[in-house]
Amino acid sequence: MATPTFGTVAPSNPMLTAWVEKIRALAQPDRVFWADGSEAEKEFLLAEAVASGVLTKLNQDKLPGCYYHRSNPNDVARVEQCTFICTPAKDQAGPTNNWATPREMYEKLYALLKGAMAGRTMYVVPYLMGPPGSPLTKVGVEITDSIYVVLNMRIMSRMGKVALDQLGAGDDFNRGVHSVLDCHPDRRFIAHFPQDNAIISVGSGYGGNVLLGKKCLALRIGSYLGREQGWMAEHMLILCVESPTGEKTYVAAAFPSSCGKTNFAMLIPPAAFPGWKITTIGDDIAWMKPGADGKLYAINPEAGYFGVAPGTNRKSNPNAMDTISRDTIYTNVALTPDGGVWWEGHDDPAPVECLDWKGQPWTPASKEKAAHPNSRFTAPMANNPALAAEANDPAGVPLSAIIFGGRRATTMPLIFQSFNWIHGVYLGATMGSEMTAAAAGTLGQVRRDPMAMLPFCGYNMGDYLNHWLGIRRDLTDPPRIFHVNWFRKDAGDKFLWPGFGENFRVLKWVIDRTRGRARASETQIGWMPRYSEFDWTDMDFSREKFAQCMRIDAAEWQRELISQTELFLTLHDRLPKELIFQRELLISRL
Ligand code: SAT
Ligand code: MN
Repeated sequence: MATPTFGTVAPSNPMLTAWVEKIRALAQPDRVFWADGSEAEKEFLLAEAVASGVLTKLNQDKLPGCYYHRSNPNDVARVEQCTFICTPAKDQAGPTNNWATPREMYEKLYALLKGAMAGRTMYVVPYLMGPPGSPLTKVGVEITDSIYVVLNMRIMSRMGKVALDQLGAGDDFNRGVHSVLDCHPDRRFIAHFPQDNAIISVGSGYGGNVLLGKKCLALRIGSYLGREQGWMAEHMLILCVESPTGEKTYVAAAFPSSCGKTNFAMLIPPAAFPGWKITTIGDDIAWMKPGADGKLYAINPEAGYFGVAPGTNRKSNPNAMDTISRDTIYTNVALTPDGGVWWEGHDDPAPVECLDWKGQPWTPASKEKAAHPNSRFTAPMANNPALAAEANDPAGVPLSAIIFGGRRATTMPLIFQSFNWIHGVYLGATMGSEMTAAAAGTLGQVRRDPMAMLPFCGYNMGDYLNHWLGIRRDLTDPPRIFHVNWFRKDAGDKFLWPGFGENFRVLKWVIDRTRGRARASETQIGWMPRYSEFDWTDMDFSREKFAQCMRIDAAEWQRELISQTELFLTLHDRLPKELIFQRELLISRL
């Protein structure tokens, strides 16, 4: 049998091949590789990635199908200061985005791309964001000189032939170009051209900067397209809660990066709730559109999870541990001598010795962390024991609730419900969260992060909030909107709420509220559960502790309102007046 040759078959779509030829002529790669997404191709690419040192094969007895990657130590997180929205006018990108004109940015980046792939292979990766055949699904094509990107995109999206089939002879696809260049922070740009449905990312090899289907297309370009086309692209997990009688309720939740979306999406109810089950539709991104029945329908455009490794363990997320036990690419975690992986918060005790995320010898006596705090796993969602069948449903799922939440040591109670949609949009718009390692920046500082979309909104944030209000017109049965905070601390800096599986008790109240089964008390900030309205079976949590979790502290809220002013000032010229009224109402209630 002749040796199969991979990557040699160009698709027949002339629009696609013409664009690829344009980039080839510019970047001057040695070779063009057309990815088809097949299993045989995957094996070929993995072998090549191992041979070239991009991936290390892990211990296949312990971690079948798993590989290990270290990124450049200067390139370990999203870089918001290098991320641009390129539109003719600055106010189209708005005050919360870096802006450049398309002309200026194309010029700059084409100059950087000139000859950049000499000596390299240029991979052409067609992919779908969304289940095949869904009216919400979008086609993208990513050109990249990184084999790591190809292998990650293969997990994170539906990649290859399936995307070419959906594209057919059409021209409606996102054009993404990526080159690692020399991976220098001075030549790092993640540029979005919403009006051209195009992305150029250079100078980075890190996930969120280079897996162009994810934050770049599914959120930044997606949010722009959503406004034009009457749908929404949101930084939200989607889950299904199934009751013992088989009743299913769908919930989406927006938390900023590294605040537990993956854990919440895969939550296992405590033993005290026999017959209750949670299944995962998505862990990071939701595309939502009003349906003909007046409900808001959501799909998960992704096919995999790009999750934070540190802190993931059998207690925090057993489903994730199963998911990442095979067919997973680990990035920037620690490598153990037996070809296994480890990170801070792993179930296994710290290895006596290992190599840290930079490849340096590490022991438990080392001062540095073994795994980078933003080290990641890339795993197919099909591995998730709790995967919902609906994750592949082109119709999506009708949402009953949307939950907003951030990481807040103070002020924000464990749970409350908005009075209505507009108030709920106000809660999302004024969301704050302490910064995490997912983006380069100051850890721990509270910043306003509207709908957890601050780094991901591809147009003017004021217009985005208006779009949220406008969507209500197409909904006769809108999802109810809630706010949670798992991270409130006591005076001794200890978390008040145990979190993890116990979050189900909060979620159950949410579900019961949407179904008109649970009572709530009206407070200044929204509807709140009384202690007696939670199911405390098998949980020892006193009335006093609950009161501490739920406390509305006048001084803290004064500070909160002042800190919200910054956001309102930033957005002043396009801030919906509804939100200004909501704030006034809140001030008078407080
Ligand atoms: O790095 S990613 O942007 O893909 C993950 C995240 O920060 O949410
Ligand atoms: Mn995210």
